Amino acid sequence: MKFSPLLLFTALFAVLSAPLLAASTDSEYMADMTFTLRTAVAEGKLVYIGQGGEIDGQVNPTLRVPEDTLVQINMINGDGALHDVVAEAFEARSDRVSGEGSSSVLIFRTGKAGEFFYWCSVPGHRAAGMEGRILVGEPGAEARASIESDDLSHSPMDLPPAIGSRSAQNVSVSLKTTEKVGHLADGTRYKFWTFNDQIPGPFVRVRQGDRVTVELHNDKASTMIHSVDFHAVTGPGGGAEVTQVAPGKTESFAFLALKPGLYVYHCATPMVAHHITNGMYGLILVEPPGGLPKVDKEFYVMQGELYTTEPHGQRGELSFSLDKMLDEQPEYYVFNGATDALTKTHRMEAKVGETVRIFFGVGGPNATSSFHVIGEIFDRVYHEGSLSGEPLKDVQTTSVAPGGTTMVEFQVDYPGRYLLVDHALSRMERGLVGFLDVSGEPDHDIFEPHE
Ligand SMILES: [Cu+2]
Repeated sequence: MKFSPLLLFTALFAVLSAPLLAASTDSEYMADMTFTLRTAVAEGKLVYIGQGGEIDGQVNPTLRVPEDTLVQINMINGDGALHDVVAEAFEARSDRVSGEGSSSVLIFRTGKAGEFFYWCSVPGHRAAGMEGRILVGEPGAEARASIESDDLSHSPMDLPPAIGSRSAQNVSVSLKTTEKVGHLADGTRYKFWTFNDQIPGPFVRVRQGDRVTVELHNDKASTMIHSVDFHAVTGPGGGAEVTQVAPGKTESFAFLALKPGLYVYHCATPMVAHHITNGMYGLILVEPPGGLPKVDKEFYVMQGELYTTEPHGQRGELSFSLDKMLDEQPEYYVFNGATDALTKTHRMEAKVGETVRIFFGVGGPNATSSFHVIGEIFDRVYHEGSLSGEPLKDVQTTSVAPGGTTMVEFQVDYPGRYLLVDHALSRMERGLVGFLDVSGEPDHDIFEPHE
């Protein structure tokens, strides 16, 4: 079915000028596919929520449509603020409407297969979360692979068990440095450099007094020399001087874990900040004799920032900007290597009454984190990753330097979603947020919503 330009124009005019209900029942005009999006505030963001059909209940749903198809998007204003919906690739734009329950319509015809986007053009709203994808046609294997590229984010649940009460021993740590294109954000990829294909690298867990042998292998596909500097090491460069390793080669050294604490490790090959921003950091925990107090849940989270040539939000494979790094002007901030690592890819969960421990570190390379969990109070903060003294009690926000750590513990007392953030909250808009979902019965002595 083809529309003549005049007929199409007439139909569009009729639809855009008619109330929403009339539009969908207009007998002279019928879109091939219709979607309904309701605007809402969810999880601290502005979003569209799908209504009806396959997209029902989905946040910023992906709209899948065939090639050469007339598509209608109904937008219902669900939160009362001023909104619209635009699809620039199709030169289509709805009216802006405000007031809860008001509505607006967008109509366009798709062309060839590809990945496109819809968003709200009211200033700030796209950045605040109001955008989604329009997938036209059946993407081929190549396109699919480029859309769903490798996930390099390290699961916060992936860390070795507690050391417990064992005595000191010999321990081996094996690291492999790699350079891989991976997922950074929805529709956005970046060439990361990693330890063991993960960001952060593996969580290394040893005991004070252990003799640790580190073997560092640089993947033969690498284009750079890499190395490792453990902050838990006493010795030249924390190991970096003897581990500058060429592609395809292996270097190793041994060290005695002299001091307990939670320490950062990172690549220390010039330009060091470049290697760190690209993802080359991780944590090593040196437990004191007797181990750490028992908790129900442990999580491993690290913060980093990325300096891309392209502005935040641009799709495709992004490139590194030396100028932005030297100016310390990041485009992205990430927990565990991707903007959605701790909101979509991995689910951090606990039950009411459980104690939670977060091993938190900042790879950086430059930004200090004001680490905070929205809706919680840290019962204990082992400030700067120091495990030798008494922790601070009852803390809201704790400052963590680049190349520094903290260990926080708290009991979860009330069900709901708790957000891990850096309280420098502009960074949340650049990707820095994680969810901790707590399930269980609400105790209305602790918190009680009123009608
Ligand atoms: Cu490196």
